[in-house]
Amino acid sequence: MKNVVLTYGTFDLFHIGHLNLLQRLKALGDYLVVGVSTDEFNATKGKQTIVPFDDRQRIVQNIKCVDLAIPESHWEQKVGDIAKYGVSTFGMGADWAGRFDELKAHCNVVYLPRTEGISSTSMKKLLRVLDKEHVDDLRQALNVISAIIDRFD
Ligand code: C2G
Repeated sequence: MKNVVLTYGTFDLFHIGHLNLLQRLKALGDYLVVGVSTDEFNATKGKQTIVPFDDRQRIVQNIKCVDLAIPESHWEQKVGDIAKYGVSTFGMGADWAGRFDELKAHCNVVYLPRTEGISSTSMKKLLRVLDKEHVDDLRQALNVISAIIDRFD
């Protein structure tokens, strides 16, 4: 009998934290199903991604430890997915600790440690700083500084 593990996420700007979690979850079973949040669903979470859903799903589907990537389009689909795929273990990162305990009625529920120091949110903040407007500001500041330095010559 296949030992099926299930998880969900946005997986925007796929990074080592996502990979660590997926590999740890796969190690708990022999078949890993990953629900990837659609752009519409993320909008209801107040989340906007850099990478659109189709690309995020294809990236996750092609991660070696992932067996099946499915769309996640609403919060309530988990119980149905657990039955549909015959899930024995549901898992999330520790930032969701306790939030899906109601699923313990249907399968094992685990929360795994997050990978510290990396997040899509912090990468997005950095990308925002590097947008054109900020670069123009930086360039102006540089011009002012070099003008001042020139006066010392
Ligand atoms: N994660 C991690 N370490 C990080 C960043 C993320 O272990 N440094 C884990 C999160 O805990 C989560 C998974 O990677 O279990 C995906 O994270 P997100 O893409 O941020 O997912 P989220 O938007 O929280 O969506 O129905 C549940 C939601 O779909 C979860």
